[in-house]
Amino acid sequence: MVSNRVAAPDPSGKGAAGGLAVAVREAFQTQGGLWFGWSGKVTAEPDAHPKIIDKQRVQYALMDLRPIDRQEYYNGFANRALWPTMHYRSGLSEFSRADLAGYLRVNRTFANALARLLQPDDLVWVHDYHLIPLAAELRALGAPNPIGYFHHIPWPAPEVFGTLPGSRELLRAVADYDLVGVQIEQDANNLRRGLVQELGAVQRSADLLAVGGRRIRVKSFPIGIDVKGFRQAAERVGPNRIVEQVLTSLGTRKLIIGVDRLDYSKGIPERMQAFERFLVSNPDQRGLITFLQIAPKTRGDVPEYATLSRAVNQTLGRINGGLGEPGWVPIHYVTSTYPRPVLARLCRLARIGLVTPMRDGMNLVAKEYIAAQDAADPGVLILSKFAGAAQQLTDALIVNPSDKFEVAQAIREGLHMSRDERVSRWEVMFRRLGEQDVTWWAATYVRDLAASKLTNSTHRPRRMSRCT
Ligand code: ADQ
Repeated sequence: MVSNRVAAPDPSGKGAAGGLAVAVREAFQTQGGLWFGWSGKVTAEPDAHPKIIDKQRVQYALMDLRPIDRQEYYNGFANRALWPTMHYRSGLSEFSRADLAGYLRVNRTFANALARLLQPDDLVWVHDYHLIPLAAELRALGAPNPIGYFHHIPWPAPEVFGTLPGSRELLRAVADYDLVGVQIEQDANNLRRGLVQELGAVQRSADLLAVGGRRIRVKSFPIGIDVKGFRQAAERVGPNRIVEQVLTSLGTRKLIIGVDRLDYSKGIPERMQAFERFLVSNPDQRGLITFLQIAPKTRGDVPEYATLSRAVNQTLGRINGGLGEPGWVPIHYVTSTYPRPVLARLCRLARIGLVTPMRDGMNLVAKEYIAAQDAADPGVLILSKFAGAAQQLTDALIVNPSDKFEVAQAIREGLHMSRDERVSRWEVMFRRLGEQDVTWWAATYVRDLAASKLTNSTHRPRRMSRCT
């Protein structure tokens, strides 16, 4: 497994809790392996060889980065150019040639270090947009292994992706993988269309393309969650200060919950405005509902995130100042990271899960909210039609996150929905989650990657050269 950040074991043995970390750990359950990537540390003279930590069936291989690498590869090209473009926000994309060069350089450094650890019969599974060129670099070093890539965020239409300088070279690098997994069918179609239009790939069957003498499979594998684990966490969490505080401050009020990294793709200010719209249109509900938005800060070094943080604080202040009353604050906003059982419990307490990203590859919070509910009295999920999860959780109240009136109307509908309707909608969604959980996701992907060995038996070495 290769990912930008590696969730190395912590001394308490608990490990990291994020979506990718849980999913990757799950994939190691069926077969042990090596997990390679950035340690998260920045040093002036990083070792060219990774630091190796052995823990049970998994060997962790951790690379440090130089400050300039972090700036150009991570903050720059990955998070200021690729991330907004992939989320259909070309207007926010800040491209610099130096950042692209840094991105390619770090991928090459990683490939050089990884190639020394590879065994001929290893399957290599690369994760996410930071590492698109990794297969091309490994191929240039002669790696014959099946190499797969899973793209956790949306893959936009070629007309959008094509706005990014260097996008054509990235598509060429994609073609060096054997299997490319994306979240939903729409992403797969977008990528296939890009490969055909830009590189002249020929579609051999629904998901198989021939390009540059190789065969590449592009397929959707919707990522799942550990449904049982999250559910048990929600049911069994012991006494906890945060949960008690929420319960005390709620009293008899109903809770609406939002949980997101503080990111402009998640639609947090827009969601607050929709809640404001709901309170303005339904004055009888004032004082009876509390909206808790949990949004830990990420990517603090990227200017667009500081701008977003200010926008959220302004929106929050305006709404709470304008509509709040002594003894009632409409929106509670916290930026802490919570242990998973606490998060699970808070989801279970909420009558509405408000998950309204402007664009999202999947959105695991939508799934976690469903997993956490009480089967006898579940809450209502309000879900953006632009989250990948909306393709599976069709019994949620599906909304356009830009339409504040529509979201406000869905909040009203959710609060008034009968218990029978809530139960029947929830049952369908919960069943679907169980059918395609994280174990299914990892096992299906690994099976298809192993099968791709037969499709590309020889690999011609080539490497991305632009800007290096
Ligand atoms: P993210 O953009 O990070 O993931 P998401 O899918 O919602 O978005 O996953 C976030 C994870 O972090 C969830 O498991 C959530 O519970 C956890 N989390 C969020 N806030 C937290 C807090 N305050 N405390 C503790 N945990 C918190 C990217 C893509 C998504 C895709 C995933 C997985 O952007 O579209 O679903 O990868 O593929």
